[in-house]
Amino acid sequence: MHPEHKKAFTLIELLVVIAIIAMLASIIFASLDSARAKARDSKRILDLKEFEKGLLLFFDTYGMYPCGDSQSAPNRMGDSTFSEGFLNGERADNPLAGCTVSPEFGLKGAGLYSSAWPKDPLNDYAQGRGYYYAVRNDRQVYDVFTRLETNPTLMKNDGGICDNYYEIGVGDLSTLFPLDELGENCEISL
Ligand SMILES: [Ca+2]
Repeated sequence: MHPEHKKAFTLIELLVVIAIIAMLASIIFASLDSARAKARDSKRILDLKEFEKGLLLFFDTYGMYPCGDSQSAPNRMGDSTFSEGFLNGERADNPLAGCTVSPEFGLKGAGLYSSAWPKDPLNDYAQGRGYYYAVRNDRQVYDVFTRLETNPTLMKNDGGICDNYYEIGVGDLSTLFPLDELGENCEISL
């Protein structure tokens, strides 16, 4: 009697198959990650454009932009989506003073923004993944900005002041962020 020949994978064949599967899986996961990051960036850009629309309408009505909710530097106020009510025009750090000049409300108070306050898809303070607003004290110059994950060219060529933020702003941003204040990485303090 001949011994029964069982067709089976050798260990080497199994290892090769496992390696190929692992490689394919990593390619698929990497492209999924990249697609997700692009989708998050698209949402960020759309959200900032919505803020821009509201801010321009606000300016048309009141001749100035809303307050930020903190005095983040002597020349400007700041706000971010890490505090409740982004662009709500309230000075949470000094509610008694509020805005020094009326109107003391923001986009929702003006009826210019009705949906829920959008947040950065990652909304991670430690990673700086949020939406930010800076407004000069006279409320004639503003910058609203966030970090993108996949589009450094857009962050660089948006007409803003920092290459590592996607920005939509109005006015001379160098008077909002004096250039000697911004470090090498253009870290904006808010
Ligand atoms: Ca920029």
